[in-house]
Amino acid sequence: MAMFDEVSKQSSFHSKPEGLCLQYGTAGFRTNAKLLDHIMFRMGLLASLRSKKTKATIGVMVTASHNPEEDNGVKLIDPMGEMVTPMWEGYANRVANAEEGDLVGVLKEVIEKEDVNMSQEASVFVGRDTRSSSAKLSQAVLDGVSALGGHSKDYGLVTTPQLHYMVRCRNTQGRYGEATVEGYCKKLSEAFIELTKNANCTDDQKQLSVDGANGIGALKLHEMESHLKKELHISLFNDGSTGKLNHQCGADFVKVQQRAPIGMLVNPGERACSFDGDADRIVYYYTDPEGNFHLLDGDKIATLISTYLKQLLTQADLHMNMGVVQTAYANGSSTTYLEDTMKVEVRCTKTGVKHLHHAAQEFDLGVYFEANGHGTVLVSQSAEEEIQRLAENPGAGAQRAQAAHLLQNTVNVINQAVGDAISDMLLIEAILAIKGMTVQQWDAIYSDLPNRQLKVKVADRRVIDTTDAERRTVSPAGLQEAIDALVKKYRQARSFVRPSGTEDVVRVYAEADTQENTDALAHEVSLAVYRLAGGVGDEPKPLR
Ligand code: 16G
Ligand code: MG
Repeated sequence: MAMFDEVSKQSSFHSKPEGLCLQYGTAGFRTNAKLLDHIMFRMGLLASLRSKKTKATIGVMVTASHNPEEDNGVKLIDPMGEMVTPMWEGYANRVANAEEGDLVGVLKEVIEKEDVNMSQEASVFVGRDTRSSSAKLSQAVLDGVSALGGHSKDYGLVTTPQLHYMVRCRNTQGRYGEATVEGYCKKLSEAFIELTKNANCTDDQKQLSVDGANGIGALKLHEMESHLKKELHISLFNDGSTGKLNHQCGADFVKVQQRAPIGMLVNPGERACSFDGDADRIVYYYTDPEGNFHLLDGDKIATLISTYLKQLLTQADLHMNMGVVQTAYANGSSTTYLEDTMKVEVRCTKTGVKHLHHAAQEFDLGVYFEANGHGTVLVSQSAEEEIQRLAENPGAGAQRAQAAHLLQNTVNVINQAVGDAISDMLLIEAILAIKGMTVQQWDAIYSDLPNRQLKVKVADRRVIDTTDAERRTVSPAGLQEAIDALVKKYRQARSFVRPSGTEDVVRVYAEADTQENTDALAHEVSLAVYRLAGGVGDEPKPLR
């Protein structure tokens, strides 16, 4: 078939280094940008097939999120803006790693196995972040799409969640919104302005400092600003004009280091937030007058949002099931607060957005956040319709109508396709404005337990197998028993270990009543991993 001759011919311009083997990880392929040209081309091919199979538009995003500038990566976006299915992740691995001469054969296998109708048209949306390697790599994706005769639309520079949004808009025939950056800005900003119009905030309360991680989020926030009509006063730092992407800044840096990014001037007590390199994560923070740093991570965000939603549901007298989805990394205090005080159903899933997203779909209102700041709210179609009916019901009464109106605009400010720093920021700012709440009051809802994350190098991290949403290990033998015994030594303690899905390390998490105990526990668990799971290099050293 001529089509496959074209694939072979084009593929020779994007040839795979022989023997190189890369895996579609938690968030797609991610490694040094120099190794990725063939992967990009091939993901263009695969996206075409996925599009033919689903008869819908598929997205391909070129980014390595919070990784250093030298890296890059790619992930596929399914029709409703969600992550591609595990089955297709498997195909991605096979297509990515086929040696040059086997590529067409592997494609044909996928086509046969999935019964792909090759005469069906393919449509692929492509976007990229600001890395210097991204332009060339996204061209390789476009080449892959066209090699299989697919149509593509190149969105150029967009945040990861913006591309997810575009895909969802297209595949809902515009019901979700208009598939342009302009349309995105309009939908979110109009909802934000509606939400906050009765809040009567002072100029001081409207002030927010944003760390753009020197990435795409900074650029796109700048575009959003004019739409916000000064209802939010943004001071943008690390906007990419001088600093290096993700270098000592961005949400991941702030969360892991528990300190403010460089290049940011914030007065004590003032609200600030950081995006990550592709703007799908956000964390908030402030410093107190004594100079202590206070982080408000994904758990605090989930609590703020779910508390607000629950109150609105009560005011609207709507009976919907709402749940919060977290991972094992969620601070124990947040889970206790949500379950015991807020009486909200909490679920725990494995790390990785696709797992949380999936679990959140089971609720009418599903709030999901990873502690690292990735998250959003999912609203079921029936819930959305019910809210709309109430908002349009003249006999509903003033209080219920007002709550329904707020709920409607809340839904519109949210990017339901995936966690979105800009959208989350607008929602958080709106909630704080509506409640007249300061960042300190938000922080005081509950107190985080001291926690620590460490990494351990082992010969092969796959020897660690976990269960119970990664909260317990089943192998190697004896490791869980060792962790249990260590945890028993401390009060309010909890610890778990899991192999990273993005780095060649085992991650250790610990929390306990004091920072000192937490650090001791984290160290002791690291030693257990090192001894029982084939540690390499020097033995982990105590933190103090
Ligand atoms: C990826 C995931 C993120 C997860 C992180 C864990 C997506 C879009 N991103 O960045 O959700 O928290 O990996 O990394 O799924 P780790 O496996 O190295 O701890
Ligand atoms: Mg990211």
